[in-house]
Amino acid sequence: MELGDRTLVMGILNATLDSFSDGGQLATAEAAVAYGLGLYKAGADWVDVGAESTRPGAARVDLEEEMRRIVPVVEGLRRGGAGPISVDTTRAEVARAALDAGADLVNDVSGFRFDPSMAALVAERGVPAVLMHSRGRFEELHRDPAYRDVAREVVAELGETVARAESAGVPRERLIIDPGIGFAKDAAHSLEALGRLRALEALDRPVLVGPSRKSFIGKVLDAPVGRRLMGTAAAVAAAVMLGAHVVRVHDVGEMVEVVRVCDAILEAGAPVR
Ligand code: PMM
Repeated sequence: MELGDRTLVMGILNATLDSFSDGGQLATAEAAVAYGLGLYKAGADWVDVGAESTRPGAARVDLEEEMRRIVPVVEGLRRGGAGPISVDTTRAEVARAALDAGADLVNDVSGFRFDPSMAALVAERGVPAVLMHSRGRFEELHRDPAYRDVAREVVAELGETVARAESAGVPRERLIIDPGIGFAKDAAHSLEALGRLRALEALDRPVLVGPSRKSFIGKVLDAPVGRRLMGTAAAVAAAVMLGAHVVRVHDVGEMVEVVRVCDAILEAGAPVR
């Protein structure tokens, strides 16, 4: 995967029973595989397979259950000729099983905080990883902590996360950073973290942003999850114009169009050399 030439679209495949936005329609592995292959057809550059919902109030899925949901989906996607696959997990054992089943990279919403073995696994396998900003333990991911300056604090904390990963043996070049829209942030924090996305340039790593259907959009529009498509389009457009390299979205076909137009505008406005 080339990062930087054009914005990549990561499609979301939640093989969960209670994900906030697809309502558990993907409860069987076959349904999840078919859905995931459809995301590549719709233009996804990469599909993110997760089985533990991180929506507000969600309970932890136990380790065996998380593996039981993820592994057959990754295997099925591979057999079906899928492109790049990431595994959205905070547990090294689940990541290991998914990498063995054919996943290409790890997406960890805890930035390697929840499982001390995750960094070593990523180092040992030589795979890339997405390190997302969050605070607190699993049950606290959606608490609204206090920030004095959300953009600066996210940059500082992600900087520490990157440094910890490097000292565990993961080369910096393999890391992608993510401000964690909606995680340990209220709507105002999420809007500011997105609006000041350029602050992340200080860390000199590719940036992934996941605004899709999230509650900050619901707050601005006073709209339930099912009516956040245009709000998501606006947030994706803003992220691309402010320097995102990858956007993580549910509505792949629609957001591929948004991203293409933003990329064309960026290209047309690029400084003349
Ligand atoms: N958001 C969710 C889950 N995983 N991973 C990354 N890197 N960034 C995100 O913003 C992110 C994530 C929660 O949304 P979902 O339940 O719709 O997947």
